[in-house]
Amino acid sequence: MSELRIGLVGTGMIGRTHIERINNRLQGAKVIACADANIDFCKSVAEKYGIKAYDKGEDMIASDDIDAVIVTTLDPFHEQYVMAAIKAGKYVFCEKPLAPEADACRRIVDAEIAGGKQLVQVGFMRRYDPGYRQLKALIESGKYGLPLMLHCVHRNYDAPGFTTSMPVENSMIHEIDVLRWLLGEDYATAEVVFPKTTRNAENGLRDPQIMYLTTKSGVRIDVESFVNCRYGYDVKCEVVCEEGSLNLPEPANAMIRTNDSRVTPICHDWSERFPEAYNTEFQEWINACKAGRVDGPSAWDGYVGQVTAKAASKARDTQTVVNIEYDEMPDFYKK
Ligand code: ISE
Repeated sequence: MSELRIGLVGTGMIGRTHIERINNRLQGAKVIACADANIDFCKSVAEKYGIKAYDKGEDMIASDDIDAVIVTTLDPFHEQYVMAAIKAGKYVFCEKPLAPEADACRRIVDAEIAGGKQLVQVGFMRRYDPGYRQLKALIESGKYGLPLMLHCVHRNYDAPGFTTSMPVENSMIHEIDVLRWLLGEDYATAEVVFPKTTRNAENGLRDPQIMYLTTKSGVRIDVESFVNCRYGYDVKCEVVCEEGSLNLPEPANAMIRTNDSRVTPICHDWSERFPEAYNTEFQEWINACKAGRVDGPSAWDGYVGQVTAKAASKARDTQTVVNIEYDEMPDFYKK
C-alpha cells in the first residue's frame, strides 16, 4: 500500500488537529474524507483540506476508498463508528475514551475478538510522550529498584462546562492508562477525596480532586486533578523507587530575564504540552496499519481504563475505597 487512505468521523477541534497533522506533517497517509452529523460544518472542513465530505460516518467507513478510520466524535458516539470499522475489517483509531461506559468497551472487545483480527487502537497519547517513555525505560532498567509510590499532578488552566465526574473520567483517565502502562500491572483499589474547593469552580463542580489508586502488587499512587488552576497546563509524575526517584521531564523552555524577574514559561494547554506525543502516536499508528498490525493501546486497554475510571467515580460518589474488578484478559490480547 503506498499511502494509507484515512476517513475521519467527527470534525470537532481534535479531529481537525489530527487532519492537519496527518496531511501536513506526517508521512505515509492522508485523511481523504471526513464525516460529521453537522454536514454544513463538515463540508467547510472538507473544503479547507480538499477532501470529501460525508454526512453518514457509516457510509464513509464502508467505502472502498477508505483503508483506515479515525473516530473523534463526541464520546457517546465512539462505539457505533468503531463497530462499523470492525464490521468493515478496517483499522480504527478512536480518541479516548473508547466509550463512556465499560459495558460498551467490552462490546467492542467482543466484536473485535469475534472478527478474528486486532483492529482497534485507543488514543491514549501519553504513552508516546518522550518524557513518559524515558520514565518507562528507567523503571524497566531495574537500576533503581522497584517502584513503590507515584505522586502525580494534572492541572488545567480552566475547564468550562466540567462536571464533578469529569476530572476522573476525562482528565485523570490519562494517568489511569499511562501509569498502568508504566508499571505494567493492573489496579486493585480506587479512592477519590475532595480538598477544599476553589472559588473558580462553577456550577457545583468539586475541584480539585485527589485520586488514590493501588496496584495489584501494592504500589500506591496519588493523582491531583485541578482543572481550574488558573496558571497554565501542568503535568507532573514522580516515581519513587527503592533506590531513586524518577521525575517526568518538563518541556524545555528558555528562561527569560525581564521586569526584575527570571521567568520560565509553561504551556497553556494539552496541545502545547504534548505535540510530539501526538505526532509520534499517529506516525506509529500509520506505520503499524501499513504493516498490518496494531501496536498501540488496544481495545482491551480501553476497557481496563474505563472499568478503572468507573470504579474511581463510584469511590468519589460514595466516598469509600472501591475494589476494582476486571474480566479476565482474553488470550487474543496477550502478547
Ligand atoms: C482533555 O480531554 C484532555 O485530553 C487533556 O489532556 C486533559 O488535560 C483535559 O483535562 C481533558 O479535558
